[in-house]
Amino acid sequence: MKKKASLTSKIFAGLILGAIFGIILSKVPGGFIKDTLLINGIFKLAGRGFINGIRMLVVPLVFVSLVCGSAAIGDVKKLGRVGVKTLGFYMVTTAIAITIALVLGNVINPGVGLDLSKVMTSEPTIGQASPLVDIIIDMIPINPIQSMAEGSMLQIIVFSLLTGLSIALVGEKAQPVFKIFESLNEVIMKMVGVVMLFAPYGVFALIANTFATVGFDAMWPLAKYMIGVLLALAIHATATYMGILSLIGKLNPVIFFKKFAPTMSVAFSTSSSNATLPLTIETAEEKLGVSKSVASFTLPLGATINMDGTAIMQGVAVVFISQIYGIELSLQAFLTVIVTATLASVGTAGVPGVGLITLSMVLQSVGLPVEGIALIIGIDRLLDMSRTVVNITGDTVCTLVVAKSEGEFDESIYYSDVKKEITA
Ligand code: DAS
Repeated sequence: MKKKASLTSKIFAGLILGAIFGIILSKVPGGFIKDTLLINGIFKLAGRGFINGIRMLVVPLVFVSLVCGSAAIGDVKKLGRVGVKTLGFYMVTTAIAITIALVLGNVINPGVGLDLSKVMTSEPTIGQASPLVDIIIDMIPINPIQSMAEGSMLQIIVFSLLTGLSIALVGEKAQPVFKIFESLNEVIMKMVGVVMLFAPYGVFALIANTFATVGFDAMWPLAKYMIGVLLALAIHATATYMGILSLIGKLNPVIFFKKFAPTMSVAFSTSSSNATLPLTIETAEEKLGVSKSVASFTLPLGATINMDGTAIMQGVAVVFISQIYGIELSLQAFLTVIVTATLASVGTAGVPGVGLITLSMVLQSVGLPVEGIALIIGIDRLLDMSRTVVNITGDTVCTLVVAKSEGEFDESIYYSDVKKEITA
């Protein structure tokens, strides 16, 4: 836990020092030091280097983790009803989450008032609105390797899902292949961790560069972006989850949040669904009354394929980045974002910063400049902590409702004394 905290505190230090340094620099007249040595030198090297490091991982991360995620889903047929119900709940709540984010983003308009179109180095490749049929046909890759080389994310997602499901359908004979993907997934997650080690330096450079070139103008839009994400997370965690618990689960939602609060605090401090998973499972069984057989299937699956909090960040981020570059997104583009972000969350395992990596994929899917991440990367860690809480809460709410509908739920445990501590 100490190591994680030190990386988080280093990232926050990079954010604060970068903002201070950048604001001071914005008051300094241009010249060799400011423009050549710093902005086009050190900041560009550290900032763009870090963003490229994140973008480098997108294709391997999405491919490998989606194959693993969909192979696990493929096992669902063995669990029949429980698996299909759980999957359905996870996909629906993620789609609701990102819809809340897109609507709220268009109400708050976080990026309006900040115009970065003049500093955009690459022309956005906003696809011309093509008929829905063509979009669906285009999602099927003619050459999957070419799709990976070109970063055609929707095609990569389709190919990965098909690969994983086929592994599950083949069964025993495909186990050697599945084992290779599982170990590759571990390697990719470690690569995410290695790249994130450079986050404090990348964040310092990117925030310093932003404030040095854009000055205070960036402060309010960034604050609006943060408020938009946190508000959407709060709305989803209360309205959606409390609604599901009380209306569908016929359970008292207040008791749920009282009992789940300690687990939420662990998710907040670790920024990792995976790291919190053992406690999430124990809480679901010991405090909320979910049977072991359901909890031990639906919660690990949820930690991998269900990331409502991450989808919310991605929804607001898409609106923010399209606005700061003055790019109008069509309804079709928003629908593409909902599909991509929902599918993208299927494979991404719950480790710190993974949402930022798949965000670059979502941006690519609608042709938005990925460099827009440079603006939000600095504050992402705080949002990562918050959205991880929503990720695991969504997993547990869905698990509760599915367990109850299957008679795999002990109501007396759920309503037992809320002060009961988890056995050590
Ligand atoms: N930190 C991820 C998780 O553990 C979420 C994210 O990166 O968006 O769920």
